[in-house]
Amino acid sequence: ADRTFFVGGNWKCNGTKDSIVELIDQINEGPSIKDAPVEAVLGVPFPYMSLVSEKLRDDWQVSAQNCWTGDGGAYTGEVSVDMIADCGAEWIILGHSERRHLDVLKETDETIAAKAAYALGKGMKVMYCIGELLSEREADQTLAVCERQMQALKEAVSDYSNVVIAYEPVWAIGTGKVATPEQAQEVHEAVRSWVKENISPEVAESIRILYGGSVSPGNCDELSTKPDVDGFLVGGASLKPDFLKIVDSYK
Ligand code: G2H
Repeated sequence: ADRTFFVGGNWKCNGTKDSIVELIDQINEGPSIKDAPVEAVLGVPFPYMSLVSEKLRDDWQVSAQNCWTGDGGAYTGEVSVDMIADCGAEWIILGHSERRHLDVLKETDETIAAKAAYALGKGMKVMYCIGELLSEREADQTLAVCERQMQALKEAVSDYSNVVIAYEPVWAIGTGKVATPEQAQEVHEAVRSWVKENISPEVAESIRILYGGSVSPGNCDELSTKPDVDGFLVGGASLKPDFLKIVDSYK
């Protein structure tokens, strides 16, 4: 299939001005991807988005990790999509499992889908994260959970050209326990066929489905050989210059 490989970094709540400038300098020394069939995007904490978008090479893009559900206004502590765009980011990561499951956050399917719809309406691009907990996998609920999360998106969104899906099994996140290429492929294929049945064959063919969860320079090449793995969303390993090796796994 003709889908441009996609590698997102998700820095989560990490970094200082100094550590970020150092990392960006190292990333900027990597090979050009201007004409390569790969997109590289860094998911940056809000306070550093402007800094990163000023300093980052222009063949890479910047992402936020969350956004407010609508227009700006009297929403203390929130960050609107317009502000994110104004700070130079083109992407927003939404529905990351930490935002879905951390007790103090507990974002619902509906909230996440509403954010996605609003952000897309503003011309932003969205990495929409899905994935099951260990307990759900053990109860054979993996596909049911992913489909429920996809259904929420479907109810809010009609144009998928600026959406990528990130499948991140929660048991593989930050644990060093990566899904096997077979486990990833099995879910990616099932999600793609859900999209085919429930959205359209065209969207199923074109939408990129990333794998996330303990992706590293050591395991990315094997995962990327799977036909329905169209790239990665990378946490811990995106905080090191080694991240360039994961971007390179499109080859
Ligand atoms: C999953 C992933 C990045 P890590 O959360 O989205 O993190 O690669 O550290 O498991």
